[in-house]
Amino acid sequence: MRAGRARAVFDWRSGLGTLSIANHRFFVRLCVPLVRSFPLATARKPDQSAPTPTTPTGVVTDVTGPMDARAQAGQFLTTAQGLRLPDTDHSLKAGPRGPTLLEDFHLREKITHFDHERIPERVVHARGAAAHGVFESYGTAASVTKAGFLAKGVTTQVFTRFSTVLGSRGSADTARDTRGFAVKFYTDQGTFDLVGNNMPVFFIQDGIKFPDIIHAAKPHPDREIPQAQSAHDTFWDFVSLHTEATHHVMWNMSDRGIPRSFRTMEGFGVHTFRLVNGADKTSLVKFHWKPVAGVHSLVWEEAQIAAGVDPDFHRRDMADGIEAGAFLEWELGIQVMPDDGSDTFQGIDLLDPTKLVPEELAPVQLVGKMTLNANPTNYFAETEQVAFHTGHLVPGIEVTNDPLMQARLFSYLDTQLTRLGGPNFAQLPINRPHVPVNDMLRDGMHQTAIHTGTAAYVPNSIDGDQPFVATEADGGYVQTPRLIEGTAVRAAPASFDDHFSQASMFYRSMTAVEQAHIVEAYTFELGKVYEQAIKERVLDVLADVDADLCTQVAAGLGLPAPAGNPAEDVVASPALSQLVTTPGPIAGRKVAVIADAGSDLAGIVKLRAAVEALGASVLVLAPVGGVLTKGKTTLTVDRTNLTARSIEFDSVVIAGGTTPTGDIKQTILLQEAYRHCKSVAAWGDGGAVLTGADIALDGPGVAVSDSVDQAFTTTLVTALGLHRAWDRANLVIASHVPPAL
Ligand code: HDE
Repeated sequence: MRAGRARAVFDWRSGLGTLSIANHRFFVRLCVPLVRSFPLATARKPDQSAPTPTTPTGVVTDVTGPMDARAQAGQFLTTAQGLRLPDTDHSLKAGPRGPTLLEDFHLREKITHFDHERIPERVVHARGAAAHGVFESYGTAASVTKAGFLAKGVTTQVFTRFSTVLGSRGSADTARDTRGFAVKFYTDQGTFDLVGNNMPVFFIQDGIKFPDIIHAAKPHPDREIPQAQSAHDTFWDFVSLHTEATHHVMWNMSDRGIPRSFRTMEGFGVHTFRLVNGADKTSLVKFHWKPVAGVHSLVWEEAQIAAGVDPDFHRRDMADGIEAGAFLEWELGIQVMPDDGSDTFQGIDLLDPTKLVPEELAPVQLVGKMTLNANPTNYFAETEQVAFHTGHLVPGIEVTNDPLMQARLFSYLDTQLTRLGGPNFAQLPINRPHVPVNDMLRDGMHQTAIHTGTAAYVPNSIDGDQPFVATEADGGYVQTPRLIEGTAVRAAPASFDDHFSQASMFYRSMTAVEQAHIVEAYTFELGKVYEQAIKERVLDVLADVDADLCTQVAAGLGLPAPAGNPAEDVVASPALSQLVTTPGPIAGRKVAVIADAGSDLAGIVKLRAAVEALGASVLVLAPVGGVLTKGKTTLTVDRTNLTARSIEFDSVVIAGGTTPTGDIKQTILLQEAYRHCKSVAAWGDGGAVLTGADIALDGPGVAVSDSVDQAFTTTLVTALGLHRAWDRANLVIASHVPPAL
């Protein structure tokens, strides 16, 4: 409450009220006439059953009842035992100036609980954000899987958590890193988790190497630096020695390592899965999530600025987008390969998670659509406590012998025992399946179920022999029989020895701009490495990937480029490039309009209407806060020069009539937007503000117009849909090149 404002809350039954003035609260016994003078809302009868919580979009995310999981039933503040409390601002003391009394059970309960509010953060993927949504199946996968949620027209509730891998829970969203993309489908046959990443390949081929790659990539154990970064000695030491990481590292160094938004990331199941249809026919499948908004990234300088200016860049973008009704959407797709017993496809080992199957060889067939449309009600209860597990499977979806996948099947259950404090984490509201559960698992820490009966075993003859085991016809999960034989060895197949050919394919499938970003990323990261021998060893690896890439990185490091033996016969996969040549949707994008009291406000209103009709938003940026008024038009100022930074906007427009201020912060904002290849525009005499920031009005991706007419808004929307003016890139591409002045 703001100082100086008064607020009264009254209990109609006890006649007790609290009166708060300027942050001081007084208890008063109120007489009936005074009650009558209270506004109706403050004097209403307390409603003991709290309303069912809904998200801003109206989706019910929790259930209430006599045992309300939200611990927020009733209107009165109580202890954990339900005892109503008259005061939570003062501890019980021996006189107002005396020591605190041990008998103050409320103080002790409040502080004790606070002391234990934290649970261990995830050992990887600690930093994350999530949303609720729905998955709607097209039915196109029904021929390859009997999974009920993939049958035609079936809708399934989902909860999806995005994450970075390396950083701690409070680290920045925009670090260069792989992103987790974990989806929990609450299906009618039990929960299915698709625990994937935004990159289709992984650093290691065998799960036994996971602690090594993670220890190498996490901060150095002596000083615990650097946080959430791969630009340090131990990471590059490991990946240059353990060269099966080369392909994944190449993805990390590409634009995929710095996504623009969660909504513009692709997702991948990474491993090959085995799908089984109703006739028991199996197929090998790779899962893909295709973002409806297209695949787009930040540029490196932007990611670095965002890490400081707005560490919550991605989670804010998702939460704001959902609140504004610009929901996040992906189509689920599958690549289907024959299950002929070889576990290979066109020479690609499908059990090797460092390899992808080019879409040109096995097209991605779309099988459904996920829409994330509701923000969590409570971060801890939902986003922090959600427990994904690669072993949460449903009939029709099975695993393969991929040795990375096999280790994951152990790890995800195991990790929850520490993180969520025991074996009953599936009873937490966010983890509860949306189907009846009768698991015969008993007792344990944090048991919240009250089991009835006496027979805690199967079979039994006492409790009616229930629960029964289910046959396949009853929906039982019956694994497809598969032959497993072999000699116990610690070894990998010979096909796992190819560590470079797909890294070469990836690099050569990129456009010139994307390749330049990769060169810049390697040069930056290795530039942060202290040990000369590590840099040289990485160059040796790059020499086996692509001579041109190696030469450019070596030049940036001031080192000689070694000769290698890169594969020459790789076939490029254009589907790997994320550069678009036709404009995509612009929902969720942000346009800044720089204005002041003298600007053409009617023009801004017109522009806003055009942009907002497509799900994007316009924010007014003025020298100072408040409201701009001209004639009958008024506009609220959303940002000032002090609170705005270029990274928030996908486009910056100068309104006609705006007076150049010469404010260095505005100049920096415009030059950053220009340097990051964002669309920049002006109408009327607003162009003077651009030229004042040394941006030529006839430069690439700069739009000027006399007024906000149809052609101007169309140009702007098209530019947003193309994401960046890449034809400007050669002027501004490397961060060590100053902006074109
Ligand atoms: Fe994970 N991983 N992982 N991982 N992973 C975890 O599980 C692990 C791997 C992925 O939002 C942990 O609950 C091992 C590949 C995501 O809650 C842990 C191996 C892929 C998330 C764990 C892998 C992933 C995790 C940490 C090698 C992409 C975040 C906390 C065998 C296909 C899920 C937790 C969320 C989280 C172990 C490899 C994706 C420790 C041992 C490959 C998206 O169990």
